[in-house]
Amino acid sequence: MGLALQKYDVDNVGEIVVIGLGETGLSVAQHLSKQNIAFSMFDTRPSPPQLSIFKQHFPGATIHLGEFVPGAFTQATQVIVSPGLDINQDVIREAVAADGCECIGDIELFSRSTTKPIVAITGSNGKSTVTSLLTEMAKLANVSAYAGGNLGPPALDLLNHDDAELFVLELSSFQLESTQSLQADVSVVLNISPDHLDRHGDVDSYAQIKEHIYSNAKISVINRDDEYVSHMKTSGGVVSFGLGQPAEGEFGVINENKCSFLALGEERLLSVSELALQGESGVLNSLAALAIGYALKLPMQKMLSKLKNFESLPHRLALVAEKNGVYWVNDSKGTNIGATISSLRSLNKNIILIAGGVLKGGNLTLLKETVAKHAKHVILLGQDANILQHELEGAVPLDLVKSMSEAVELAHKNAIAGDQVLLSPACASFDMYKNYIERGHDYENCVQGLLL
Ligand code: UMA
Repeated sequence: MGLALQKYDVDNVGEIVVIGLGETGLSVAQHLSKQNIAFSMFDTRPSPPQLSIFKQHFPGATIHLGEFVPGAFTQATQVIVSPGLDINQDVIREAVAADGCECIGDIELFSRSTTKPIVAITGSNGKSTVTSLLTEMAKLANVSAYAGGNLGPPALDLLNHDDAELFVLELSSFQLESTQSLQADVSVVLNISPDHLDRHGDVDSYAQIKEHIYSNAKISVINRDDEYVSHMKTSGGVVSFGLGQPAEGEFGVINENKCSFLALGEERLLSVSELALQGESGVLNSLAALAIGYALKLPMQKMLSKLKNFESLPHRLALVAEKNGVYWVNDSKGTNIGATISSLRSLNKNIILIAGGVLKGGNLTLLKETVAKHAKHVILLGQDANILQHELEGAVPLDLVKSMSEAVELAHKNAIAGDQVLLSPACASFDMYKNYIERGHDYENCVQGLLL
């Protein structure tokens, strides 16, 4: 079979179609080829990111690039769609409407391909942190655990680890939307705040997709403080966490004599001041990981020890530098309004916020209230800077800039000892960068260049 580019015959696309040649598409191709399953690869982009690797690994495979033509997949029996593509677009709906064709994603393939224990973690914020924290807790308890999914590497790549005893998956709403038969040992929805509404329409539909993670779970871990999560339909046993005093069998916080303790029922486990992850979101993420680990029967002392020495993830409230009493914090992974609100609350006060990029929907009124309460100055950049300027008007002084270096210079000019300069954009990055990682690195380079 030669390498077919651009043009294709809709009657001859093959039975198994893989759509999207990013990281997920490549992992699907590798997974299928290991089982000698033939497939055709599609991507709307003229030059998708994994094209050259794909050509090297699959020199004889068929690949179609460019916009999908109507009816493109109607001959397929299985369409495997990457998370970045909307499964509700006409050309995919058309295929599914054809008799005997199913549309699935990589997590569905993963679920069908392993019988090993799975922890499935979703939520609007904190999922990468909890996924990493839980994985490290398990490793400290000598469980051979591997993390992947939305935080990378793609879930199917984890199946290459023959020694795996536990898979810990971070799952996005995009991935859950194309998953039907996941049977996790433990599932959790950490929280719900509006995100990806451009794709899911409204927060109720988004929450419904997330709720799916609990179908068939052996144990459901829930955030009892979250108005969406606390009303979700769960399956199996339930373990809850929240910031209030816990009832028997629940995780929560006990406040006494001006000290706060993580607790299981009445049992005090660890002082909040000893946690590596600080702030309200740090306490909640620590409690969530504890509740999942408890459901997995991991030893409590190992989990508590990890809570004390866990190193936070890069680009997630990560301290870049401290100079002359000014703290520079990189929270580039704050790609939605909920994440930025949570980070503002965690740092609490004296904050100069750098935000902006591509807005994805969400509660701008709540962002304004939080900015007014916790920030002293906001510097805006990127595609939707003007919208943010309009929405935040009156909360605190606002400035518009054109580049990250200008933002950092302006923050430097205004900052005094005790201030915290926080990059937490509340927006996606793709107007100016490849991804949030590149944006975070740009911020770090600008800060380091200025402070040297
Ligand atoms: N795209 C096209 N045409 C195509 C296929 C894709 O234009 O034919 C576009 C998509 O619209 C999207 C981009 O290409 O803008 C990437 O899509 P993809 O599905 O090929 O992405 P992958 O490279 O496979 O990466 C995906 C996740 N990306 C998304 O869901 C957008 C990665 O999460 C994840 O790490 C990876 O699979 C491995 O599982 C990133 C992400 O931004 C970190 N996730 C979102 C988030 O966290 O908010 C959900």
